[in-house]
Amino acid sequence: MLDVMVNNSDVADILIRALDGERLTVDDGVRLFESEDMFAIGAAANEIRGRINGKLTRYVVNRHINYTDICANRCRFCAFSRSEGGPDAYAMTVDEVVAKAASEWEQMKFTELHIVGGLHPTLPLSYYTDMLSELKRRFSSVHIQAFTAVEIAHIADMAQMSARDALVKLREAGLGSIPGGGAEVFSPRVRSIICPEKMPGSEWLDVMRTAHGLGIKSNCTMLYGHVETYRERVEHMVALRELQDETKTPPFPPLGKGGRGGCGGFMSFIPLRFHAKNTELGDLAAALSAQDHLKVYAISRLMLDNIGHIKVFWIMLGPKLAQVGLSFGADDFDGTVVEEKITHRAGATTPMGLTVPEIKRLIEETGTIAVERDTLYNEVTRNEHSGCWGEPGGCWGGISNPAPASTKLGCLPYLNVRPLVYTLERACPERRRRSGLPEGWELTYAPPSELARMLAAGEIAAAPVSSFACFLNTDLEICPDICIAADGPVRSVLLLSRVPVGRIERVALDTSSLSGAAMIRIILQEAHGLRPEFVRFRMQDPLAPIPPHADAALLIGDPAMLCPKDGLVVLDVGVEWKNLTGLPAVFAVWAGRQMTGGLISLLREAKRVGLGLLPEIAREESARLGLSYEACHEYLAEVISYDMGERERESLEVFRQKAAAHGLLEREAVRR
Ligand code: V47
Ligand code: SF4
Repeated sequence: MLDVMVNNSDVADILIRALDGERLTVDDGVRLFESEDMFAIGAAANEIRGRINGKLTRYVVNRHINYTDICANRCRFCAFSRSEGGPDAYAMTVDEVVAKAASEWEQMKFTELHIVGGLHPTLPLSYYTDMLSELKRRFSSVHIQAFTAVEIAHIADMAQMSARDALVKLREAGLGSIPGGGAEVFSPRVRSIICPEKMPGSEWLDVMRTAHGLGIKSNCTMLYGHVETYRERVEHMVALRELQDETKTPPFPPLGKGGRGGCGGFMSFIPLRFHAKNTELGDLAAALSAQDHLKVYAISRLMLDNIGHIKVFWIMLGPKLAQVGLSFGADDFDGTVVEEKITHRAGATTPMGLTVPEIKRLIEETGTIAVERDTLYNEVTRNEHSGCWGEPGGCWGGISNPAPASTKLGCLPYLNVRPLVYTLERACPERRRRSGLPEGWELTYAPPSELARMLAAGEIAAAPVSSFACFLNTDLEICPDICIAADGPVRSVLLLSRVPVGRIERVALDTSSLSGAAMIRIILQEAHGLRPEFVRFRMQDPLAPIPPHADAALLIGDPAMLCPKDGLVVLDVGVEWKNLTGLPAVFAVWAGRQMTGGLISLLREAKRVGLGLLPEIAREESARLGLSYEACHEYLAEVISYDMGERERESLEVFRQKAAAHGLLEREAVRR
């Protein structure tokens, strides 16, 4: 589908290069803006979004505070700022700022305070440092993202010190990171029209360069939809991209296919939609359609190949269009916000804030996975009692009923299991403590037969086990909606034969997947009329997968994917099962002797978050297995499915009946 859209587009050459990881030029960006083909551009941007951020959409539980509207600059696009002494001009005291934060603290337990204001002509440096230190004293766990680069330059000027020294003082007082505002459009032509008093774009970049050099992260923005040309938009993005390249610090984890790392100082890019009401630029506002806005997001994703996140600030875009933006390259929905004056004074009709359940619903309606983040893009875990705003009971990304104490989970080291266990492995003790997960919870790695024994002996609460093992052990309960299945080729359960299929007489069985072994017996008999002799084996030499005493061998898991297949006949068990039954092959399930609600929630949540992290998992696994990133990602994202639905349940039942009809259940039970 992506290929068809891209290849038929008038900008196919550019999109193909972007998808191949090539960096786009200013001319490319301008042509993208000129193209009418928003769907192809959006699809390409969404593909890149998927490579970098998977299906995750992040949001933050935050509170905005605008501490003063008094501003020396009076930008012509700004309806927020006031002159000192004006009728509704205000400047909060430090106590008032703290009281504002405190007013929602109990309900929200926000992780971020987002503080911006005007360039106040008299407030001294101590006002800002006192504000930060008081807020940190009251809300020590909260990250304070405050003061745009323009405000920082102003604070430094007022204190007659360099931006660097001011940043150091602000950081000492509690500054965590810097919001992306004040960038507008860097073009001097544009600035002379929309904000003639504001510092030049080069100085905005200098402040950010200094901050990043000090290890202070920031966001970056572009205010669009006024007098700027397409070229000026793209040049703005390229200037941000160049600074990001400059400030990268090793290591450089690959971003998308291009491999340019995302460790620079900019965490996210936020296109800000200009709101014209009550501004001096009212007449000059561009009449932009929804398509125009979506193109800005998509083209940002394609141009900014070294910035990890594209944020839809729903306050400015509107929640509905922001939702669509999540399919046009954006992966971050920003936050709960609570109170916002800058856009609302300029005519925004959006609500001032959204609750966590509202944000999650908006994100999940787009088919992506909502994950709470903190300002620095770490996943946030909440314990049962901490509560999200509007969500009594709180969550560990959704777990409200944690697994019972001393939960031990079994695990297999196979590629196809990774998305189910990836986040479980990473839940370090500190995070577990914060999330309310029990201290005794741990993962044990063992081969399938050992896991089956441990389950039967009650040594572990649950493990990924073959479907067939559950038929044999009727004491086991199955997690109702998680499985490892393939609806067609599976690539990792293969019968390799050195003779044509009709001449197979002896099959060596790698019984590390009981399901695969049982399925191939059923398939050979029902689909090919064969009743070969089966002998057990464990593969020793990956270069010689079929032992000398057999015609064929069943290979399971990573060895099946990696071994050479030249000159051999290959039967893919996923394909054969689909041909025989019309159903997906369900190879494994999570099972345990007592699948409590808490345990199921834990496994579901681990799957949900793991599936959102497929790019990261594929990167790690490709290095471990020596497979290409693309092959690993495709296998996890497209070949294997992890959802147990109606067809998978039907397939399990058909499998159980066939296994019984072939006498396999009794035979295995006796053998064990
Ligand atoms: O710098 C001012 C913009 C910015 C208007 O970093 C306007 O995550 C639209 O910094 N119409 C301040 N925009 C807001 C800001 C911000 C917002 C959201 C997220 C982040 C982040 C940062 O608002 C200003 C200016 O560029 N702005 N007036 C207006 N009429
Ligand atoms: Fe002042 Fe910022 Fe408004 Fe410009 S955008 S007038 S600097 S508050």
